[in-house]
Amino acid sequence: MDMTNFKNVKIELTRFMMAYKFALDEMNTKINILKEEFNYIHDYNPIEHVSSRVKSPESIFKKMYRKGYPFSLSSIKENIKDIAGIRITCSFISDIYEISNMLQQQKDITLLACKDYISNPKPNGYQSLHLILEIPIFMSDREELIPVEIQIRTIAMDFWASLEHKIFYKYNKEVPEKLIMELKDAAIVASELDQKMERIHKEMAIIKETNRKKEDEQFLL
Ligand code: 0O2
Repeated sequence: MDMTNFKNVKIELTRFMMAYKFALDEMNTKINILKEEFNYIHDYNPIEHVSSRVKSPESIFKKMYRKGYPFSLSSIKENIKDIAGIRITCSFISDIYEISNMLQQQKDITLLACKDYISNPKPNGYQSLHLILEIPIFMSDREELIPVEIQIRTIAMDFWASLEHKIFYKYNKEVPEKLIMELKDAAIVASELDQKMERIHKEMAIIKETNRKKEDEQFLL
């Protein structure tokens, strides 16, 4: 490859990666708006934490190699849908689906794929809602549709996933059977905790609504 070719490839690659960064910025803005609006309407904040990242070129290439895809920018665009990724941690299970619906209802967002590992947890116990959402980004000379992977989970699901991830890499992906079983048990405990929290949350909402009605009645007297 001569110098001109090399420079052109570099420019093309930089522009390619920039598009994913812009898509993250767009999606993060949408999430922040939802967060503020939700807080205003429901008087509580359903989103505990949001983190985002653009997959490193090294991870992209590793995934392409692992899956046996041909190496080209068009092949990366077609096959790797999690280059831009956002993780949203919520308080309650119902918040997960509410946030998911609120995002999907937006006119400029298209749902490309949905994996519900909450209704159907992975065999190791992993739980989370994964969406691949496509949004348009507008640049100086073109408009592009960019996929963004959104993982939405509760604090308990996130706690479990981060520990499992650490253990998985600590044992170089060969985790002892005993730990695998313990992790599965922990996933069940985490899920029970989430369900309990959901019940308390609903009971609190009923109490709040009853008190609100009482106050309204007293005001009218
Ligand atoms: P990173 O660094 O988090 O992005 P594939 O991505 O092709 O391997 P698939 O079916 O496209 O698999 O993706 P899937 O099932 O939607 O899950 C992809 C991402 O979900 C992973 O990203 C993890 O972040 C998370 N995930 C999925 N399964 C597990 C699990 O068992 N444990 C934990 N801790 N996380 C999980 P990456 O690409 O692995 O890495």
